[in-house]
Amino acid sequence: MKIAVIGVTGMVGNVMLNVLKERNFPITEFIPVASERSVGKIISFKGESYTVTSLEDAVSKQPDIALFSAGGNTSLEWAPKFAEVGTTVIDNSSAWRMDLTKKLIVPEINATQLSKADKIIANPNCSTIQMVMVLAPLHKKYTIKRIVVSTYQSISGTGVKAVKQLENELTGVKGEMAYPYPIHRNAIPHCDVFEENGYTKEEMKLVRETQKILDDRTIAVTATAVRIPTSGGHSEAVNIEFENDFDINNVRQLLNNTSGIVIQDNIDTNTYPMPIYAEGKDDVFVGRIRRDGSQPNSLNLWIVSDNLRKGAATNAIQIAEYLIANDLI
Ligand code: 2RA
Repeated sequence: MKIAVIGVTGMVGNVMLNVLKERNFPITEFIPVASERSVGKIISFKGESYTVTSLEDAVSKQPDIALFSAGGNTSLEWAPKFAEVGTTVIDNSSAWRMDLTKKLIVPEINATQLSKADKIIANPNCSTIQMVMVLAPLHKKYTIKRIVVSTYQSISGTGVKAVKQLENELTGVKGEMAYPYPIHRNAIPHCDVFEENGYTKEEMKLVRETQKILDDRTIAVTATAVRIPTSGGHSEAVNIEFENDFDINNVRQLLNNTSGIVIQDNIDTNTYPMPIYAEGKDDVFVGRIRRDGSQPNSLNLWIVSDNLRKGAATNAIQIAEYLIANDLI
C-alpha cells in the first residue's frame, strides 16, 4: 500500500508511525507529510530516513491511503483533493465526523458500514472511542437510556505545548504556556472551546459522536470534560441508565468477552485501571464496575485508555486494516 501520513511531525502522527511499524502494516511506499514549515525535515520510519513533503506533492503521488491528523482546516481543504485522485482518507480531526455523508468508525462497533464508496472516513474523538467501546455491547444487550460521563483527560490531548508546560512547571523552567494557569496540581474543566450552550466542544463530541456511532439519537448523554496533569491516557467515570435490568456478573462477562476491552476490577487487591499503566497500550481498560443503587437499571464504571493510541492512531490504522482485509481499497 502507498500510504501518506498527514501531520507526521505531530504527537498523533508520531504515534501513527509507531503503530504502523508495530502492526507491520503493508506499506510499499511511505509519504510523510506536514505543514510548509516542516517540509524538507528528515524523519525516521522503520529504520529508513524520509524527507517530509508537502500536501501538494503527496496528492500528486496518489496514495492508496492518507491518514490525516493535521487539524480540521487542513482536513476540510485537503481530504477532498486526495479523495478526488482515488485516495481513501481516514481523518482524525473533527472536520468530517458529523457530516451526514461520512462514516464515523470504531472498527469493533460499526466497520461493517464501510464500502468502497467511502473515500473520506472520520476517526472519532479519543474520549468518545474509549467510551463507546464499552457502551456498544451493553447497549446491544440492555438498551441504554442515559449516560452521565465525567472525563479526566491527559494533557497530551491538548498537544505538545501543554505537555511542555507541565514539564516546565515540574522542573521550575519558565516557558510558553498552553493554558493561562498552572496544569500541575490543578484540574481544568475546559477541554476545547465553549459552545453557546455552556458546554465545551469536547463535551458535545461525547454527546453527538456517541449517538452517531451507536446509531441511536434517543440515547441521552451529558458530559463534563476535565483536563488533569497526566499524560498517559484519558479516564472516564461513566454512569449508565438502561431500559432493562442487568445482572452485574453478566455485565462483567459481556465486557470481558468483548475484543479490545480488558477488565481490571478487584477492590480486594485495589485493582482498577489507571492512565499511567494504560499508556502505550491499545486496549480499553474497565474497572470499578458496580450497580448504581440510587436509581433502577443503572451502572457505574471507570474507563481508561491511551488517547493517542486507541483514541487516535490505532483506531485509524485499524480502519485501514479493515478496508484492506475486506477489499474496500
Ligand atoms: C483532547 N479529545 O483530549 C481531544 C483530542 N485532542 O483535547
